[in-house]
Amino acid sequence: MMNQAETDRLNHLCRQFRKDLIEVLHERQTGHPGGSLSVCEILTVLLFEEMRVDPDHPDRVDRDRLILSKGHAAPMLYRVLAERGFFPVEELHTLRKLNSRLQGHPCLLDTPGVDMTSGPLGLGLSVGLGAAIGLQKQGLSSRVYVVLGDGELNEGTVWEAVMSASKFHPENLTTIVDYNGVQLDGPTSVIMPEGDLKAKFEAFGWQVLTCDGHIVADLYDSLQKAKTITSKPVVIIAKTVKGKGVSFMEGQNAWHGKAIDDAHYEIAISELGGTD
Ligand SMILES: Cc1ncc(C[n+]2csc(CCOP(=O)(O)OP(=O)(O)O)c2C)c(N)n1
Ligand SMILES: [Mg+2]
Repeated sequence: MMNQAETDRLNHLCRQFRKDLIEVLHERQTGHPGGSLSVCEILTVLLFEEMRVDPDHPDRVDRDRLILSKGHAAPMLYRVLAERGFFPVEELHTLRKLNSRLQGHPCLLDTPGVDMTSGPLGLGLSVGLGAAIGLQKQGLSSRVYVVLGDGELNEGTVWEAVMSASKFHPENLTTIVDYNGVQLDGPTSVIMPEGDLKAKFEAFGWQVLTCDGHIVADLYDSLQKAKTITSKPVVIIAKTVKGKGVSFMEGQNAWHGKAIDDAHYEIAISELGGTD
């Protein structure tokens, strides 16, 4: 269990990350606010509590791997990686600039802490499964964490990987779905209804855990429980809100990938507690 002091620390970090995200996306007039705000606690708990990483040696072979399969949430990944020490926080201002290490979607070759180039949806679980099997075969104790979007589950390739994982079920793979119910152009239930996701994963031989994806202690407990399940693959369906923390973005696909104008910027920043 995470103690209160640690819970407070992570919540404080998440507030800061949200504010900084809005600052940078407003400044750069680009990026994906909705899915970045949604995945904030998931990435923070992973990188600050759960994963074994070494920012001074980002490529060390015995590290845990993080695959942000919903690569459009890169700005939040960058913010969390920067705080964790992988590169300077000031570098975030170079987001999506020519020759920046911080492109619109994560790039394995450019950015320390990025373990898979992503952006085209539907690929992360296949890569994560292969990586987990490979690490296990090498006798390494590294874990692989794959973060998927719920709209991303529309991709058939995800379900090929779900099926393969249940055949190979490496014990070192944890999959998390950022289950915010919204994708690019509408609610997931309208664009391509996924029905009872828990039943679907179970039908493929997976174990399903559910949690509140904005409650850091809940996420942490689910991540611990996931590691105890070794007989089958496990997915954590983390209930989230797209645009979490900014009232006019919450649950709104319109803010999936829209530049933040000055008026909305002012409101967002004041809701998140003002500039520092
Ligand atoms: C193969 C592919 N098709 C379409 C897109 C365009 N696209 C980017 S994000 C997105 C919606 C993703 O929704 P979801 O997975 O629910 O992400 P989140 O709500 O967390 O932002 C789409 C369709 C893409 N990146 N890749
Ligand atoms: Mg979504």
